Parts: sequence; structure tokens; C-alpha cells
Amino acid sequence: MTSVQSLTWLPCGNRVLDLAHTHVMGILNVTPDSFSDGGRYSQLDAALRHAEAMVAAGATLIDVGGESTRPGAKAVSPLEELERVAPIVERIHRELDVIISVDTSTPAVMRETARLGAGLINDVRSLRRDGALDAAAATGLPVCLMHMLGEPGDMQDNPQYRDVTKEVGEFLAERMTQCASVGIPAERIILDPGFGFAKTLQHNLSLFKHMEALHALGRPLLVGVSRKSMIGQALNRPVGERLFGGLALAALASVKGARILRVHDVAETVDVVRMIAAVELAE
Ligand code: 7PJ
Repeated sequence: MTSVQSLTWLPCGNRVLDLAHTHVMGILNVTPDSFSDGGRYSQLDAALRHAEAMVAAGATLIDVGGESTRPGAKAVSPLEELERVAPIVERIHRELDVIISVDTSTPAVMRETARLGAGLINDVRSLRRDGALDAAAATGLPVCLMHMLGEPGDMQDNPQYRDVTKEVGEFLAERMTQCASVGIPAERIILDPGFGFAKTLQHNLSLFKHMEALHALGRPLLVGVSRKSMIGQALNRPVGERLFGGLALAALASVKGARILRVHDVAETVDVVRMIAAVELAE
């Protein structure tokens, strides 16, 4: 599904993202619990090798995150988050041909990683932390705004909507207005429905089904469902057995016009995207 708005290029630092195609964003967590053990050097090395493998598998973006958004995860200080994220951003920028996205809500992390070569700010809190709007604006980078109610710690406490897709759309429109007020133009914004954030299984499924309604906001959509509990709940699968369900959702999201798929399993998802593109390019 193409639309005029999608036939554009999005500048991301020193690279551009061609929004005519669906892209795969590989997830790179640099939270300490995402590695077995070992010192900072081996963690950095392992992270770089993981990023390299995802780029080789066809990822055009790598999403680097240093703060866990799992419910119940411990809060991280801005300094600790920066110490986790900055070295890997610097190394990826120096060594790999890829757009670096930074999964952060922290103003200091936005500013510093932009200086080190990040090309996109991905904020699950949609720049609602104190100082985040100004920090993001100062970087000049594009921003991914994601829908979530509350904070990761309490977001799953009985979330309620009358019409989840409509309310997600209204939230994202309001965040775009806030961005405009600090000089972040619509042309620099990516929107994300926020699957798994403050939503029950039924909310997630309904939002996914009706995601096309969000195209009315005029901006490219990013979808992140990889290994999430909505797959686990729908199929009754533990986290290690959610790949096929995730690929089904990746294919559906792509056909529904999502432009960026945020995933753990890059090679598999790239095949899905390329196969769909091959069919869409046929006479
Ligand atoms: C998302 C994210 C998502 C965006 C996470 C997980 C949880 N950023 N960061 N969208 N999810 N933009 O990967 O399971 O869905 S962390």
C-alpha cells in the first residue's frame, strides 16, 4: 500500500531513509541483564558483533537501548544510561553502514548520542520527560513518537479505551503538536502505535487490525511487536517460540503500510519484507 506521503526521503543524521520501502530495524539492547556476564569491554564487543550481524542480514536501522521498559525494571540514572549507550553508538557509527536509532527518553542521552552519530531518537515516552522536547529539537534529528499511557511500571494496570485506535491517534496528534511548538516539524516525525504498552491483548489486536487509520496523521508508521506478549497470549507461546507469530504480524504490518519494523529476528523479517516487495513489484 503506497501513498504520496511515503515517497520521500527522511534525513537521519548523515544518512537518509527511503520511505518508499519497508525497513527492518534490528533491536540492540545494552542493558546489563541482556548479556550473560563479563566486563564492559566484552559487552561492547559482543554488542558490536550483534549489530554487525544484523546489518549483514539486511537491517537498515539499529535501535540501541540502555533502559529496560519491562514492567518492574529498575530505573536507570541518566549517567548510567549514557555509559551503556554512548560507547556502542560511537563504535557503530565508526564501523558500520547503518542508521543508529537510540531508544531513550533521557534528554542528556539524546544530546550526547546525536553528537556521537545517532540518526534517530526513538522515545517510548514521546518526549514527555522534562527537557526531552527541547533536547530532541536541538539535535535536529527525526523522532519516533510512541503511544503509551502512564509509565512502564504501571502501564498494564487495567488499561481502558473506548476506541483504542482513535485514542492512540489523538494522543499521537497531540504529541506532534507539542513537537511543532518546539520546532520539530511533522516532516521529521515517525509514529508508533505502541503495541504492548498500556494495552490488553484485545486492545493490541484491534489496534493492529485498524492501524491503517493512523495513516491519516500523514507520517510513516513504525511497528514493534517482535516476541511480545500479544503473540504469546494469542498463540499460547513462551518468548522463545514467538518467531512465526511475529513474522505473520511483520507481513501484515508491511502490507498495511508500516515503513519500519522493529525486530529481534532481522534475517527472517528481511525475507518477509523482500518477498512482499517482489510480489508488489510484479506486473
Ligand atoms: C518498542 C520500542 C516499540 C518503539 C520497545 C520490547 C519492549 N520502541 N521499544 N516501539 N518496544 N518505537 O521490545 O519488547 O514497540 S522495548
